[in-house]
Amino acid sequence: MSEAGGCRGCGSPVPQRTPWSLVAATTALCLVSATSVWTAGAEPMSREEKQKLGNQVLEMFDHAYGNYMEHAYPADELMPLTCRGRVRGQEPSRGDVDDALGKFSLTLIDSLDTLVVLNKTKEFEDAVRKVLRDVNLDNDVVVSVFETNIRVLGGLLGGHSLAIMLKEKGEYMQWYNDELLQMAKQLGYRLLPAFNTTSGLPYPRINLKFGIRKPEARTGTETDTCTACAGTLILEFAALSRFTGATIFEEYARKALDFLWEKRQRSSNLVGVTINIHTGDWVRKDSGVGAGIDSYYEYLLKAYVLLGDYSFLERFNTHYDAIMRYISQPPLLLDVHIHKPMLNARTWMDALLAFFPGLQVLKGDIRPAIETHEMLYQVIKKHNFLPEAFTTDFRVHWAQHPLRPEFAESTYFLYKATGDPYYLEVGKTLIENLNKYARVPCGFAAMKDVRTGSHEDRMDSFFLAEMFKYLYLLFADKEDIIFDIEDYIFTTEAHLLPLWLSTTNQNISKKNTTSEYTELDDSNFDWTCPNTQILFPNDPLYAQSIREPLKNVVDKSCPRGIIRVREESFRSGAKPPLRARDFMATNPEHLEILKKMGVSLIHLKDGRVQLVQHAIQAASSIDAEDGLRFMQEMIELSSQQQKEQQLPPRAVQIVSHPFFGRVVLTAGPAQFGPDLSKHKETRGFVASSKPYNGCSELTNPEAVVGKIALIKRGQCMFAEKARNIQNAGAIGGIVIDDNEGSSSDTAPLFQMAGDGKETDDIKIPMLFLFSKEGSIILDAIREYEEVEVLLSDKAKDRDSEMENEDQPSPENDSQNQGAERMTSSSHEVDLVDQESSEESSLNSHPESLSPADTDNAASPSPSEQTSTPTENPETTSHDGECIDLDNQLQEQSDTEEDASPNVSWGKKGQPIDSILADWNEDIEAFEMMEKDEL
Ligand code: DMJ
Repeated sequence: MSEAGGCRGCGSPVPQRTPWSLVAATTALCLVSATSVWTAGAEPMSREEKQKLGNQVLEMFDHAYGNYMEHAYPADELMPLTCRGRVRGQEPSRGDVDDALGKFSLTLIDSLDTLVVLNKTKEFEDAVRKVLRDVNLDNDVVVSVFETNIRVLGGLLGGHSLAIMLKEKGEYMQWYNDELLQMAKQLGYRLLPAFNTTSGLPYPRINLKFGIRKPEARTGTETDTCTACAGTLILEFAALSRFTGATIFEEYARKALDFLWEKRQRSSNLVGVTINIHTGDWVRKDSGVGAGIDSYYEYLLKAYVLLGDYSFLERFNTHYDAIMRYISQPPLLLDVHIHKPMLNARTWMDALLAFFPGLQVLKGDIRPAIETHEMLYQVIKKHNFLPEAFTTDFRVHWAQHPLRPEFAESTYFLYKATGDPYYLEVGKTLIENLNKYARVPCGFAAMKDVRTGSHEDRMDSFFLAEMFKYLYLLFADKEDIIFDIEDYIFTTEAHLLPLWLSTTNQNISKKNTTSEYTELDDSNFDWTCPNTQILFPNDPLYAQSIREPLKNVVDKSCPRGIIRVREESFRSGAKPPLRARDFMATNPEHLEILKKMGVSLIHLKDGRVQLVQHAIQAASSIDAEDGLRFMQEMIELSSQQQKEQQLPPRAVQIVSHPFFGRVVLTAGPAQFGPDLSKHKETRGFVASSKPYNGCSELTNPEAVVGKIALIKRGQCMFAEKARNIQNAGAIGGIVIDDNEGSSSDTAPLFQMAGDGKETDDIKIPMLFLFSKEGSIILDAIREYEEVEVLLSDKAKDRDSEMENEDQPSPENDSQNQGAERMTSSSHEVDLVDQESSEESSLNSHPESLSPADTDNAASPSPSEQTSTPTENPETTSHDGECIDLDNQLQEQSDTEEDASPNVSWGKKGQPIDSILADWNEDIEAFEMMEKDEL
């Protein structure tokens, strides 16, 4: 291929086993060259418009970084709602998420190279001085090895890379003498004790001061780590080795990668999500490209680009083949089991996989990248952000969104590969949504719940390290950046490492590299880097033509069958296997099928029914596999229906000055009073009730009349409080938790139950706030006296609509339509209800109550928890058409007790053959997965 309009060095087909230095340089070049190919398609964006958007990104960065520096630094992160720093140990623990915080000014270090990319060289110089002056690594704090590597080591190395680039240019950083690199080296040595395992896989956590072994370390007892945690070190560790000449870092990272490669499941070539660091056994055998594995794949390909070592490319290509064979179900990417890769392990996708289209661009596989990216974009258009997890029919599964950058990253790479201005429009939408929904007076706040628009007091450092970098670069022309971005590779945290490292100290560290896979089929090496002349042969509409068939993939989607059915099931004449949704315990044919699948129905004394599968009793291995799938579906159904019984969280939005609707607090609903989702939002000024617990007639009715009363939790039932404030003339109530320090960041929300009596007399809406969210309102009253809030199911737009609550927003319009539909068609009622409540993150566990508390946090009774699969109104027929199951449902509901299986597994004391043992492990992994947090 010639240089014009294509990628230099990437002939057609790509030169096999090209010298690494050439590939390292050309892979990056491939990403830019396509831009010139574009001649038509979506409306091109003018240079002025691009500059305007670029400037907007700069302004947003200033808002985030400025507030961090002003209100949080030297703390690790900014808490943008309470406008202060998050210091580990001073805030309630959020569990594993806090392991990124090492008291090392994380956000500052993670932002270093962003400052240079955004042309803020002076600020960069100041920031480097601050890091060198203030940051201490000798902290008695247990941190995640993975996070510390990608954010801190990567941040220091990215900062060093650009510092030496600037120094060489001769204007800035003239005083710099590799100080960041020295700090990176110190940190590297602090992380090394984590590798003291027989496998060479690192412990997941380390004490920065005491390492692993010392008694003071408070860590070192872990047995498992995630694949990405052990497999995302090579770029930073190799760069550290090559910059410093200290080979040990690259050696350790290579050894961990070698071990993971050895342990891949040999028949599927997939890896699981978690692995035992001592035995090398897979602990979780599900496999995808999102949480827990993502950057392992990313680092194999990028290690090849940076280090030019073919073994990494061979491994990547082998895994990539497996991913495309099993996990890729375009446009979806669905987790499967490593031993049974035709069996889906989940019915939902997590947000982290949004990086994958970007990696596919680097690999040169543009078509699936465009497809998946388009699907993700449509999910975003539906919810404003990508929820942490969403189902195969694009409903919210986990509703948070911590301002993750992966989708912006893929958008940037796709734009570089295609030059299609469509991707600039996508970037513009991302900017608009961030400003509209996440921007708060003191930074940008993570979304607690994309459905309600409520916030979390959290702005993760990756937001500055990655989001602004990718957004800025998306709109930037070459001359907008003071160095050549193509000379660098992005780490998983978007830190920049120079490609020239590939020729520096290159003789080190290959001791453990295996060579056994050099005989792989050469087809693995096709499309090593994007060949744009072939991808877009005289067809600038190429990308658009791939997107076009997918343009309604999210909106028009029917609730889908949840587990992929083996292809053999569709062979002509064969009956499709029984789906859990279709199962009727009174249908003799179904019972016969159960029997064939080795599933038996046990009637328990209390009237419930248990399903147990013995694979060995199945008629054939295919029937046994169908049985396993059926049982998994049943588990999913019952957990889904348990969720459906809960009310979704609500929002308290502060609408008065200076908040103007920008701060949205996540609130627990009440099982009594008007339903806020049905158009009953209530807006009013707040006033504290007297007595504050609201447990008796109010002594200050004049203060609360026509207002939203604030009441403290405790000492009487929620319903009683509601009646007392209602009698005093309040138009709504907010119960604030009496448990000091409680927060929805750390405690599961719950719904306020009634008092066991009739509650129809309660006509005002009531919401619950944990103490931290409540104190944001109380502090606002102290500061501004008049505080107005909106109680609703979903935050309203923060613009002019705040001034006029009577104007329905487009969203409310659609809700109205939904409400109308609810009266006109029972079939759609279920759908609407399902959408609004199904994936509620609400928890109704009684533990959320203090024992002495007399308020009633609703908790379903055991019988309520045993849900039936009969409530699902729709399923998908095998040809993809939505079919109405109302008739079947009617029939089923007559036999409710039979149709309420309490799924259980024949684990204990039952004779199980090796297949079943294997499957049980899969099932356990599946169950663990369900409990899993990202
Ligand atoms: C970042 O810290 C990195 O991109 C990491 O690989 C996983 N995701 C977070 C941001 O979402």
